[in-house]
Amino acid sequence: MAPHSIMHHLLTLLTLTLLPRPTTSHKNLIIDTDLFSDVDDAGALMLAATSPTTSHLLAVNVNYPSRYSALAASAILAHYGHPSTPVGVARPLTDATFFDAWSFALGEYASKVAFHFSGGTLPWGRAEDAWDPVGLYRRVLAGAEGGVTVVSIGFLENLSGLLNSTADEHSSLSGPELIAAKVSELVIMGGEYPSGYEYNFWGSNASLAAHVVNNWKGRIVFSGYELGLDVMSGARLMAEGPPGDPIRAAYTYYTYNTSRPSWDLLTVLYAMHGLGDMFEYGNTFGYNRVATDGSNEWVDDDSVRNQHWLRLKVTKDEASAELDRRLLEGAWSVVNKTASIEQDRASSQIPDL
Ligand SMILES: *[C@@H]1O[C@H](CO)[C@@H](O)[C@H](O)[C@H]1NC(C)=O
Ligand SMILES: *[C@@H]1O[C@H](CO)[C@@H](O)[C@H](O)[C@H]1NC(C)=O
Ligand SMILES: *[C@@H]1O[C@H](CO)[C@@H](O)[C@H](O)[C@H]1NC(C)=O
Ligand SMILES: *[C@@H]1O[C@H](CO)[C@@H](O)[C@H](O)[C@H]1NC(C)=O
Ligand SMILES: *[C@@H]1O[C@H](CO)[C@@H](O)[C@H](O)[C@H]1NC(C)=O
Ligand SMILES: [Ca+2]
Repeated sequence: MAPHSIMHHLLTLLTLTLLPRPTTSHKNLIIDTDLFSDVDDAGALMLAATSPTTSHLLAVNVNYPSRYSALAASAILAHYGHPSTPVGVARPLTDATFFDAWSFALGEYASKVAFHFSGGTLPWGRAEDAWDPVGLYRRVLAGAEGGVTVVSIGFLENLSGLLNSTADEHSSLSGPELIAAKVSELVIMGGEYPSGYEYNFWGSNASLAAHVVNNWKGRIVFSGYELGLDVMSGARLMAEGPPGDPIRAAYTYYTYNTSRPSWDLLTVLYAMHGLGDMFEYGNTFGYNRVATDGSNEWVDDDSVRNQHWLRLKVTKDEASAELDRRLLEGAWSVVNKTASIEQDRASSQIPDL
């Protein structure tokens, strides 16, 4: 190879390496999760953390005040290659652990994942170091370049706090101004469509859920109880996933080796990829109204066009299969990455440093 041709190749290589990848498909995400009483939050967090090209995970806020929920979020992020993604958690912190006093069928996972997979910004025992959730929202939104998608897969208290926030050291904007400037879309798992009574709206502080949904000015997309209920996922991850995977462990602790409904996973999938082939809107106009008891009802107002609820465009089995495939791929991706680096080293004889 002639020297100029080598140089040309080097330049091409450099250009390929240095040029920013096309950003059109990248989305900045902030996830607000309860990560406590159901395991779909853990699966959803893994999908967001392992999506190879489509998401920048800017922050995770935990809206349930258990220390273990915060520590588990940090451990999961670290395992999937996001050891410095900041985590916020609702205060005052407690040592609450989930107990299934309703069906006695489900197990607790957050404390065990937190302990066995300790890592990231909040290693075992360091939950107090977590951010204040509203402070974290404000800092990350103020610093974000480009629009941010906020994904709420639990309770809405911290978003209510963000709406009520005022100028601080992170930004001179009020909460609503900061949201208008930086949040391109709010995606909420909550409610039932066109109407119903669902846990994320009533289960913690229903009047704050109502405050957020009824006062948010920007675009909102809702993922309802009915969307994820019969879309089961997790079995393949448990059967075929890597032995040392924290989400595989979480599903095993929680479900004793059976699949679970996929509310939060579908919600995060939509947040990352948009409607794609999997979803369509259930409405063309109107808005969601949440009452102070947490029940919700769609209002058919054809002057409002920035709120939608999601419907599946594929069968439930097809959606399940797709989620199971993504869970498995995500779990193996961090294992195989290490394996292939070792292989590269061996085959090219790069010395170990
Ligand atoms: C939400 O955020 C506020 C302010 O950061 C915090 O004090 C509160 O504990 C949080 N509550 C919940 C339930 O998320
Ligand atoms: C935010 O303000 C509304 C009233 O404007 C209030 O009802 C709500 O409780 C406040 N949210 C929080 C988290 O304090
Ligand atoms: C909901 O939150 C508001 C504001 O923080 C508080 O005033 C109210 O007592 C809470 N309601 C319940 C049922 O906890
Ligand atoms: C878990 O379920 C899979 C099938 O979904 C099965 O192959 C496997 O043997 C089960 N493991 C245990 C421990 O029951
Ligand atoms: C990762 O490696 C495992 C075991 O070698 C293999 O079964 C799996 O298909 C690989 N997955 C990916 C996404 O490459
Ligand atoms: Ca959840």
